[in-house]
Amino acid sequence: MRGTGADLGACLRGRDLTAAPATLNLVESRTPAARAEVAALLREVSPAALGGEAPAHVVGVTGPPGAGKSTLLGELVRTWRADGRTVAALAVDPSSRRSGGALLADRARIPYDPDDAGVFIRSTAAGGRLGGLAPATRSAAQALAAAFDIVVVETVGVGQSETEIAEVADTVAVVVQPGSGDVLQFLKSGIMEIPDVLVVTKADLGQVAVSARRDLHAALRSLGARDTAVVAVSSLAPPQGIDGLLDAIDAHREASDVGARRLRARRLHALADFTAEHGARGLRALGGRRAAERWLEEQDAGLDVPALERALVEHAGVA
Ligand SMILES: Nc1nc2c(ncn2[C@@H]2O[C@H](COP(=O)(O)OP(=O)(O)OP(=O)(O)O)[C@@H](O)[C@H]2O)c(=O)[nH]1
Ligand SMILES: [Mg+2]
Repeated sequence: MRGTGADLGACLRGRDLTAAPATLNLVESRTPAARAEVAALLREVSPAALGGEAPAHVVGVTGPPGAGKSTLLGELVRTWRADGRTVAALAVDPSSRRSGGALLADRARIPYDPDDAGVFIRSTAAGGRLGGLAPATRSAAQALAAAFDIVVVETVGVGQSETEIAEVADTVAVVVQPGSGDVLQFLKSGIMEIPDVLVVTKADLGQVAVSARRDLHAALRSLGARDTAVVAVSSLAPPQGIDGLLDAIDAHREASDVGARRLRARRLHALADFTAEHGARGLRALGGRRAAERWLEEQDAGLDVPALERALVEHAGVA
């Protein structure tokens, strides 16, 4: 029956992109029955079922409000499509609230061609959490990575929020708008982890963008991260720097250990689901977050997310 988790997973494994909307509906529903279906879905798209890691490049795009993330994503989507790559874009919306299943506000605003069957775009409410991921986004990204060539996730935030997106993405691009010093300060003070790629938007503004890029370069050099790409782009017509950004994103993935990153993503996904279900009490039963992460690192690398979550429940004794 089409619509069950196992069936959707099988469709995605066959790279059937039309399964994307139903997949998002499933991972966003919070009923106990849906939880079991999501577990079945995740098993169907696990490395064991796929015979390896999911083929997509999972790209995170994050940065302060208004930095130009969605406009940039519109350009990235267009360029990926022109290159023949299929794209799923998941925007995590910190402001919208769900009401009867309908989004009241939608800050995704990613421009795209609605007649193009190779693009899927969905905005998910963060459920009152500022920055970071919506709970459904980890499952959505993992499932859609089996079917699409690119899965791109947009989150809003600065400072620590990029650590959560680094848990789901193979490559994280942090977007900075010229003239705003936050990211520079957070980088220098070590509050923020070094991103895989730094993007200065609104390059059409001229000198201020050039200075922003130079300052970020200097900060990265002083942190010993001289290999981190800093790319300046303009998303307004005529777009500039988009191809260079795509090259930097592709180069990062080429140079990185995707298998190790995905393994960590699955473990932290299981921990996030466990915490959503069992709360602070559950985490305490695991000896705290750090201890839980260390324990997960010792588990069999072949376990999928539902199996890891079951193992956590058993380990905590909270079932
Ligand atoms: N000059 C200039 N303005 C831009 C550029 N890209 C985006 N903008 C403008 O910046 C504003 C914010 O753009 P968005 O793409 O919505 O920014 P965002 O980071 O997705 O914003 P949130 O999702 O609300 O955090 C809009 O008014 C855009 O038109 C650019 O390359 N140059
Ligand atoms: Mg946006």
